Amino acid sequence: MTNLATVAEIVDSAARNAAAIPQLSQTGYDLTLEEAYAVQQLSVARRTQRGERLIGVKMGFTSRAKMVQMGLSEMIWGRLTDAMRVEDGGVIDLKRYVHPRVEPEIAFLMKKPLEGKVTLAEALSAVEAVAPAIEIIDSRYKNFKFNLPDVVADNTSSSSFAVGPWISPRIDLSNLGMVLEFDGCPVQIGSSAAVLGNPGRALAAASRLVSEAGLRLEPGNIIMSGGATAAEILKPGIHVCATVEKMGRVDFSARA
Ligand code: OOG
Ligand code: MG
Repeated sequence: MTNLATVAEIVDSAARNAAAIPQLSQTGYDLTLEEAYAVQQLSVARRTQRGERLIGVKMGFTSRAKMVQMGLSEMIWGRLTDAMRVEDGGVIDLKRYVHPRVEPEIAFLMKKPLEGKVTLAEALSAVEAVAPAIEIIDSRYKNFKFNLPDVVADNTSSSSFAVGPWISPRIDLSNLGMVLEFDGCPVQIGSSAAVLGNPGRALAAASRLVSEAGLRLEPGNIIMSGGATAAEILKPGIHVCATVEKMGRVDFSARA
């Protein structure tokens, strides 16, 4: 039987030291999806034991663009801690990452708890605010390659995220233009429609999926709804900005 705590230590150390590791599935750890979520929970528990605080949930593979880029087609979720947050307008040091990529997303701030199977309307009625966001994903696996249990165990590649100004959620989220720019040049262009026809559906999916793990979305939690476009490789010295139509923008820079 696989010792899940040992696997959790492997992925946690890789993230902590920004050191690439071989895929678990290629090193004798053939995890089921359920075991992979248990590893994720154990590895994030190591972070909370070091003083980090859980502040939300991220969804993955909620758009075709992301599924096609990574070759996987099942929605997944990961855990966000306060230490992963990058200030809007902030500067990050790429030395802390293995091979980071960025993707434009829409973030939700919860007003009320949300759990179990909910409709789009029920999910949206639990929201305090929405914001443009950028996720920095950084798979700890060599060459950014993994199968579904690998990526789930690695906290779904979650590494950092930046959130722009929160605005009222009373806007139609179903078709907002989204642009990701590097040094002012568009590198990805898409629409919020790419995320399940409405990113609110990713929030509903988050509610359903986390309840399978006995959790619920809590007031004050931040929920990342998933990349609307393929991710772009982050390079030293660039300025990254994501703009969402009617919502605003969020940006940060990578130190040269
Ligand atoms: C897995 C995480 C996927 C998204 O927004 O779809 C994700 C990965 O692509 O490495 O964060
Ligand atoms: Mg993402």
